[in-house]
Amino acid sequence: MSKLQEGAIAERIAHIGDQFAISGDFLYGEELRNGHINTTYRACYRTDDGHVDRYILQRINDYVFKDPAQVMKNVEKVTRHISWKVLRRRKNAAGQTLTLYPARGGRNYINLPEEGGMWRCYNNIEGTHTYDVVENTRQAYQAGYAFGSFQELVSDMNPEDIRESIPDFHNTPKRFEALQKSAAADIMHRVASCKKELELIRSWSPQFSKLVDMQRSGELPTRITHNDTKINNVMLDEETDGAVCVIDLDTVMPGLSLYDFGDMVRTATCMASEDETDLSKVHMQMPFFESLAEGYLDATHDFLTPNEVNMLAFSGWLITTEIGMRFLTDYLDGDKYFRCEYAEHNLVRARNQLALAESIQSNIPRMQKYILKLIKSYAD
Ligand code: GN1
Ligand code: MG
Repeated sequence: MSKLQEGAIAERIAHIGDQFAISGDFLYGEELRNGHINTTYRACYRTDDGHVDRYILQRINDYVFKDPAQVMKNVEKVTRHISWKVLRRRKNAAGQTLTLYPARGGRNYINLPEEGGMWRCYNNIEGTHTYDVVENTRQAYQAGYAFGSFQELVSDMNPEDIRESIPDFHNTPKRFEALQKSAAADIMHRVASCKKELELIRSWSPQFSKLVDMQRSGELPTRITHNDTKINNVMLDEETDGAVCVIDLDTVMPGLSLYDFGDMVRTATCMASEDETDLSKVHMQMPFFESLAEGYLDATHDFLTPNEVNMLAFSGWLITTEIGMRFLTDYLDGDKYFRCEYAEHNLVRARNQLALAESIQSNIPRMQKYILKLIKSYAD
């Protein structure tokens, strides 16, 4: 990450920052590249009393989020609700929630056509950092605890207040349909390079509707969920690695708690990144899963239903397969959705996720056994 003090990008960052209710002299900006979707900069300012204040400037990707203003309404409601709850509990709210800064015109966002669309500004949460891949079991525990606590914090919001920012976001059978359609169209002539992957996914497809079927029949409750619970969406204390705050609230909407837990299994139990090409390094590790499950259940065992608990292990396999399908679909469509660094990037990611899904699948009985042991320990 380089500090940009001058040049076109620095000017651009200073110009965007100048739209928001923040003060001080612009020192430098830097691009944060750990998301696949939005464009994110950190901007640093020298205040009159000599401090350095840092802010996050972010452009909402309007190819992915068709109605960015609606996304912002959701984010405003969620951040306000969390602040209210955290303040009521007399904890330090500032460190635990994202704060939006007003823009020119009085809204919490601004449309800048010359800068590609809708921008917003958050506080930079100081004294924290994120990990793109999990390194130890403490981080896995903290991620589970942080996203579990988030589910609890938003559990009393009115689901009708929150709109779906991306319809059918975690509807695995629909994601499979989309993949089949892209494979049939084959507009980039890429199907020949991923025949094996398509075959594997098709052989798994009878399992894809399990969770949405249980939701439809009322066996699983619809809750407000985060929907993007990657390990790098939790800010951990720089010194202690304790969880401070979860970020990336654009996909907070009504959903299933299981897709949140599943996405943590995907990203907090494997020490290889989504970009790893050496598939022998891509496997889930039971000690990470055990810590993750402990953290998550420490925060949620009071309110999860027995059906939710029963499907926790399965959910890790399901969402890993779903994300693998989404990368493969985007590869077949010509890389329009996920930011890619090279031509076969999406194919590499898809292969990586399918390898991880296979590894998770072979561990499901052990995972299940551990969850039941944990649940029993809360009852004792
Ligand atoms: C995207 O925001 P970011 O880049 O962390 C995607 C997630 C995927 C993830 C895969 C809105 O997340 O659903 O799980 O990539 N977000 C959206 O790494 O599609
Ligand atoms: Mg995201």
